[in-house]
Amino acid sequence: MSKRKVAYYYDPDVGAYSYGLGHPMKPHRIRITHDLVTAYGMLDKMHILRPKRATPEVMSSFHTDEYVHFLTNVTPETAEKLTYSGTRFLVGEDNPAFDGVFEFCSISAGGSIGAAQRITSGAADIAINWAGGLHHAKKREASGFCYINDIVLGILELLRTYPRVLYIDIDCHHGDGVEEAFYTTDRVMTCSFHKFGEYFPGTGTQEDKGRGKGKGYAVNVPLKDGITDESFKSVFEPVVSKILEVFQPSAVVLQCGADSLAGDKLGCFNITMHGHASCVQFLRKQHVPLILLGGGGYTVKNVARTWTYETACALGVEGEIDPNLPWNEYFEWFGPRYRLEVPCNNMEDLNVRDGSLDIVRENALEQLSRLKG
Ligand code: V1P
Ligand code: CA
Ligand code: ZN
Repeated sequence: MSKRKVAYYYDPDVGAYSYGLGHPMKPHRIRITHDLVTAYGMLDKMHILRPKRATPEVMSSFHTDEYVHFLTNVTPETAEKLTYSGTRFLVGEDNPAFDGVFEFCSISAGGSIGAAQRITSGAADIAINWAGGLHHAKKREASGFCYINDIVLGILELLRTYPRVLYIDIDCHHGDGVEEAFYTTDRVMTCSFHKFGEYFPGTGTQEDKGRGKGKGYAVNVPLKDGITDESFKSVFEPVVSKILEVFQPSAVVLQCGADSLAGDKLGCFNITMHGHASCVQFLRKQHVPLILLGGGGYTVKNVARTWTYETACALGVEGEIDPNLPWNEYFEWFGPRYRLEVPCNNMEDLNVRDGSLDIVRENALEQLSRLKG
């Protein structure tokens, strides 16, 4: 397999932001990932770039001026007043007004916008931003740990050059914010694989297919608990292959949310590190410019393992990687086995028990076949 020019966006400050004690989202996981990527000697094999921080003006290409202005101002002390007692902009416990929230967003969004520019300029074939992938953020409101939708901003940047962009989302949650942003256009196809049924955010049925010009261009793959590598591959590969055939995207954005891994604190799937990374490998071999973004992932050591391995897949060096972890700053976190692996467990795959996986796959393929011609 031929080499790809890879750009890797990382800001050394990102790991210091905290959503607060007891909150499952840990920006520190980006730093642990970076330490592991460094320990594996991958930094010399790609362009390491510190993202330019996204400005309020850039964020307003998707979000409202009023919401962005709010984010630039809000502090833990002023949150109560500025959210009108938690009724606007930040609703509920999911999106606290933590210290430095705007800077955190500007790093995350700056990385995804930079990644898009690096792709359109031709300087990279694959661009990575593990601090991005915050797919729930809405035009005028934060949602599900996401404040600024770096993905929408990155896709808008790609659309300045390319006619068509494909967005694929393997986070365990529905990519609702990205779907909503592009629901009425045929220039962006969104495809989310997610747990559906008594699960946040509650959207993403196969009835939701897009509207107007965008009809048919939103693809949803709702899944049940316990999906394995084999089951996931049996729906991911045919659906994505069909999309590539009928949509012919100029670029692909893959949200690599790691809460779809086995043993995740908030997730309910049974996918291994290798199963998750096979989505990256599958897209890399299509020879279409590719952006890899982070997203969810709440069992921190497994997030770091998987995004490290996926960085190796982007470089095409996964075959040379030592399954025994090299010494690194956070080595003790990876005990007792100290290996680059996320194994599966013995939970039942509810997608095969009742044949629902076959139905979901057929529905998605049928929707896509209508687009042709
Ligand atoms: O379930 C909810 C809300 C709270 N109810 C009113 C509904 N929120 C979830 C949010 C999950 C966000 C996932 C983000 C991503 O897709 C992308 C980064 O991965 C939630 C959960 C849960 N178990 O689903 N919030 C929390 N847990 C939570 C726990 C402790 C403190 C704060 C939030
Ligand atoms: Ca998803
Ligand atoms: Zn998620």
